[in-house]
Order: sequence, then C-alpha cells, then structure tokens
Amino acid sequence: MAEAAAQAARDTRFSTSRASVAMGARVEGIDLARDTDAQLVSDLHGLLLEHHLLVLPGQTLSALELADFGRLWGSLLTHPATKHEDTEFVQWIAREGRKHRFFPGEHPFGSGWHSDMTWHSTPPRITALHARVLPPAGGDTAFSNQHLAYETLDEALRERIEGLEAFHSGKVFGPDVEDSVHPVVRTHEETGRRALYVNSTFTRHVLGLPEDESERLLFRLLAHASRPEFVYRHRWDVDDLVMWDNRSVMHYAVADFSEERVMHRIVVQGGKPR
Ligand SMILES: O=C(O)CCC(=O)C(=O)O
Ligand SMILES: [Fe+2]
Repeated sequence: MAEAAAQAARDTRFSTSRASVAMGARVEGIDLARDTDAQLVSDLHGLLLEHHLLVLPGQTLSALELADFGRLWGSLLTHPATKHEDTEFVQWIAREGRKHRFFPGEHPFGSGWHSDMTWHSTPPRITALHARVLPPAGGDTAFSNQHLAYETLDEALRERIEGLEAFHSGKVFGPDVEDSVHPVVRTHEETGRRALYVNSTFTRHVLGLPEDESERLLFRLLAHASRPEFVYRHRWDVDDLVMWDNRSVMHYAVADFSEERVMHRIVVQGGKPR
C-alpha cells in the first residue's frame, strides 16, 4: 500500500517515455534547480539503473548548481584536461572557430567510442552533460548499450574474453595522468548485469596476448560494441541535461560541426570495476 502511494506520488511529479529501443528515458516536468529532494534523486537513480541514460530537458542550472546536483549522487572527480572557470568540479567542453567541418586525424574531446576516464583506478559511475550553446546542426552525442553488446556476443567469443583484463591509458591528457588495468567484461555493482568494458579512446591492449592478437580482439569487440542496434543518438536542445551510467554505456561526441558548441559536464566517482 505504501509502495503504491509512493508510486502514485512519483508519477504525478514527472512523466517518462523511452528515448529509444536500445536505451534511455526522457524525463519531463522536473526543474533540477528546485525539485531535487531525496525522493526525486532516488526515483531518478532507479530510472537510471533501468534505462542507463536519462534525458532531462529544460534545465537552466549554473555551473555551480550543476556541481551541487552532481554531489547528490556522490563525490565529483576533476578532469586533467578541462575545467570551468567557476569550479574545477565542472568541465567546460567548448569548440569554436574550427576551420573545417570534419576533422580526420584530429580528436576533439570525446570523439571516439569510450566510457569516461577508464584510465582512472575508480572511473566515474555517472556523467552528466548540460547543453549551453549548440551549433545550428550537428554535434549530436551517440550512446551504445554495453549490456546488449555483451549479451549478443557469440558464445565462443564470450568464453574467450572471460576473465581477461585490459590496459587503459590516460596519457592522451598528459604524462602524469594515471593508467589502469580493468576487466574486459565488468559486472554492474548495483544490477549485477555484465557489460563489455573496452573502448577505442583509452584501451591500449589486452593483457597476456601478443600485440597483433590483442589488436584483432579489440577491433572485433569494438566493431560489435558500436552496432547501431545498441545505439541511441541524442540530438541536443539547449538546456538539455543528459546523464548516463558509464558502467552500462559508451558514448561518442560526433564532431561534424564548425560553429560554437559549449557543454558543462560533471563526473561522479565510481568504484573499482570488477
Ligand atoms: O561533447 C559531448 O557530446 C560529449 C563529450 C564527452 O565525451 C564527455 O563529456 O564525456
Ligand atoms: Fe566522454
């Protein structure tokens, strides 16, 4: 009975709809600057575990308010490459004045499939990205469901990667940034669901395999992990706040624009991947 009452209370506060078949829920009717009590955070947490990604349109948080929202979920990590002028706990991701529309050979922030900061010994559980300035077209972010990717690998390949570990390097962000070793398949601490956990940006090689074999294996896994069937591609509106579970999804910032684009971002520290 109490549960039914809680459900009813929840349902009147916001509405949810699926963002895509692969993943994601769109949550409307919430103002994160005003409505963030413990019940709301607990409801959003439940939705995030179920859908892996939440789209919260119409949010007008300042950078400091975004950091406050982030702290409701855990401790915030800083990033070695970028910070907002108001606080080191918010990343300022901006691109402007680019000469060309497409940048083969250049790698703007996030433009490769990755889960965030996997070079870290305790990489972020959650990332939230808040769209402040957008180009007239382009600049989408694509997300891929790594539970589906793992569950649809062929049996032989699933067996082959069981127990393997991979080396992840943070050196793209500077010589002092740490490196880490993580399992190729991780088990989500809260749901128990397994997910592929290698990526094209930070994963360098699979431990214990010759270089060429490691490369072939990673290539094969990553080709599968980014199949369109597992992907939700978010087309941003200004004031969208999208938060995702890095234990469940990879993402890719599509670098197909030349005009200004500004995002604010926070990352919430996770545990050691197992
Ligand atoms: O700018 C984006 O769309 C995403 C960039 C990214 O990879 C991130 O914020 O973690
Ligand atoms: Fe990222």
